[in-house]
Amino acid sequence: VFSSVSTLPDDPILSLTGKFLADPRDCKVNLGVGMYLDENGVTPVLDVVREAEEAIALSHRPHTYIPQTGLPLYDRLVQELLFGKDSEVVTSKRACTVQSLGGTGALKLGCDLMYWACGLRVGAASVPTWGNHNDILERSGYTVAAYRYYDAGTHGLNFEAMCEDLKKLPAKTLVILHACCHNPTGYDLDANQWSEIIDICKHCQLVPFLDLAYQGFKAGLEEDSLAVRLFADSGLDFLVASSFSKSFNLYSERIGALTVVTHSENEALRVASHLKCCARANYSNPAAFGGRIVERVLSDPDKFAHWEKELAGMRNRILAMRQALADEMRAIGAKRDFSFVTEQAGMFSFTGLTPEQVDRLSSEFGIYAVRNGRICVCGLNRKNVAYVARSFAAVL
Ligand code: PLP
Ligand code: TYF
Repeated sequence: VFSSVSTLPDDPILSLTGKFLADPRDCKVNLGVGMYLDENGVTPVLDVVREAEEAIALSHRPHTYIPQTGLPLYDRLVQELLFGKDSEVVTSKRACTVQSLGGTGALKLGCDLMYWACGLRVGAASVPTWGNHNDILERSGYTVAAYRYYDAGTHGLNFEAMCEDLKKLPAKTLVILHACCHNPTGYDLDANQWSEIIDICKHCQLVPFLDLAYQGFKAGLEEDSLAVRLFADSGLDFLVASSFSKSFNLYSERIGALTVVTHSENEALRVASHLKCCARANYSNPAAFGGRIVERVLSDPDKFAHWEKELAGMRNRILAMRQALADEMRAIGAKRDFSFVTEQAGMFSFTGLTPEQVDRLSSEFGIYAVRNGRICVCGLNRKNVAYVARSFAAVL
């Protein structure tokens, strides 16, 4: 039965880590996978996470199944984080939230829900986008469409092209939108542009699916939920895939959420019954540990404040590294002005390096980046940023 099975290529991002680890050079730098690293090149365990881990371990709770939709308190706290504690969406109960296996699991649940419960058959993502968006849509049975987003020539958003392409999509297309910290380009929409997108979604009957994997990495928790809150105010039905992989450094715990915003509590309850089915047929019910950690922090004002401080620390270090890279490039008189790096948000920067230049970076300098020119800025630190800048300048 397996004799005709072909070998598929590795994931272009995840496979970089293996190549980086196998490189014996001391000067090597990993600018590949989107994971936060501190000044010492390690992914720290946040104080709030360590405290929660210890408390949970000491509670010696039995390992029973949790509900198919996840921990109920966790689900409510996710909604409060997305929309605000006193927001109409939360108090009216017209949204339902399901704990998911990371943001990826939330995207998959959302695609399954809209396919099976609402009959959607076309899905669209930006060009470029996080590759998994297209893979998840395709594997969930959708015909995959695309909308333009980035203009390589001007190093920025091509908002006109984006609107033009969205308007051409058939009604009931599931449109994946990066809510903040666009992966891979780092360019986001402003409030006015989001309002225009909302108008297009209404007019063309598109179904928005906001992917919020980096809340807190652009400007702050509230600021980064701008798009989510504008959609909440718009009266549109929409979905949000959110994740604590990045904001809590809980990558391996697979902790995220799918939130579906409907028109009424009654609708939300019906949607939730379908989500239970989607969960059951895939993995039955989610794992508890990550949810318990997040629940403990979000439900306690002091712990929440401490988390926000730790998150700001990560965000500010990334901002400082963006500035340092641009400064180093200028200082060595590199051919290309790298100040655009400071205008992009989140973990990533789209450098404009070509696949050939990226290959030279790894072979000659031990610097690993995605071949589309994306770097994870978190891989930079005070010790390696000058070396990275010199290497960039050399391949340019
Ligand atoms: N969406 C985007 C745009 C991402 O970049 C990522 C992770 O890199 C995710 C979703 C999902 O992350 P996770 O499943 O680890 O929470
Ligand atoms: O760096 C990126 O864009 C992601 C990171 O299960 C990632 O691909 C890695 C593993 C995973 C989800 C996201």
